[in-house]
Amino acid sequence: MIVFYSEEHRLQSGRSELNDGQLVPCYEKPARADIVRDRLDTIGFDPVQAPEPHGLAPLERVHDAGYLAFLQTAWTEWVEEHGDWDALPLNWVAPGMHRRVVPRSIDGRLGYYSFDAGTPITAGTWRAATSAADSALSGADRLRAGDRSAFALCRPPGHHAGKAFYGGYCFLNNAAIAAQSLRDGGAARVAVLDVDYHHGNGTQEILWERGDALFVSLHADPVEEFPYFSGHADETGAGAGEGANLNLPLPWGTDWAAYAETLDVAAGRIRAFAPDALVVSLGADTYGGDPISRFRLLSEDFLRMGAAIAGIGLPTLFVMEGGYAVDDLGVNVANVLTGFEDA
Ligand code: 6XA
Ligand code: ZN
Repeated sequence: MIVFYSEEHRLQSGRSELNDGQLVPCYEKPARADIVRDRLDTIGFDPVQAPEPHGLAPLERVHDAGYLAFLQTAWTEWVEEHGDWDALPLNWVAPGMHRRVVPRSIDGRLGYYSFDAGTPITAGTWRAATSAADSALSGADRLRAGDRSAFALCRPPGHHAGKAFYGGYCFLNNAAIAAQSLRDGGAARVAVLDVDYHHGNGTQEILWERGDALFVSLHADPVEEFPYFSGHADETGAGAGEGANLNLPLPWGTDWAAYAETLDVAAGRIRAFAPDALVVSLGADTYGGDPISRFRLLSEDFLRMGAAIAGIGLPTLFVMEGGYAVDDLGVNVANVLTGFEDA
């Protein structure tokens, strides 16, 4: 399977995020992509390929123009106001307040377009995020050309980013952008399977009213885990998308036995939808050793996960999402891909 990877991921290297009441070094850091690339190299994957630049048009198919404009200038505006330090929001809208007027000040707009204080905008955020989207789009191009699978080693990740909001380390929704590209390339229906530990609230929001795109997610139950306000089982879509959203929340402590049963449910729903292609939001933060997550998958379980995904029997684009146990991340991600290939 071909792997798309851009060196520009390095340009997103935040200094700190707000976590458990403290400013701590960012968990979402360049070493994550490096260790995955190195592992794939070690086990004999073909050399990674740089993605083709795809420009703004495929991003505008998914994200609001005003939001994309904000992302492109946010850093410059922030530095003019506050100096050369990571841009983090501090205020958000609450019930009874109003968001019909977009604030003029950069601090107001950071709050307007975000939902957490864990996602710093830096000098290189826009370039890194667009390079990740280009990797996802290049992977979609390979599926459009007939490949059985591809892997987009995206950094920063994407599944928390919505049409007009960022958060959870995500700015552009790489998986949704790829899914839309597959639709635009002739796929009548696409499915997105999200196996990251966290609910992909951005992907859900983007696809919410879409009957041509199924979103299925296994994730930690939002009653106890980030992003808290999205990911419940009764969120099933609306309008043309009613019934095309399946959330499968799982409790803290979930191990492979329980996870595998739920993955079977997910696979059954995807098969019944009969899509032409599958995009997998591949987070490996379901790993027992992950520093910010509370599932208990073992490294060998990721081989089984890859085989189960292969069993769905669709052309499949894997898109990198979370996973913060950096030392083991390369093995865990490579296990999913080899489990898929060897099935
Ligand atoms: C809160 C946790 C962010 C989770 C990011 C992630 N700071 N999402 O891995 O999939
Ligand atoms: Zn995650």
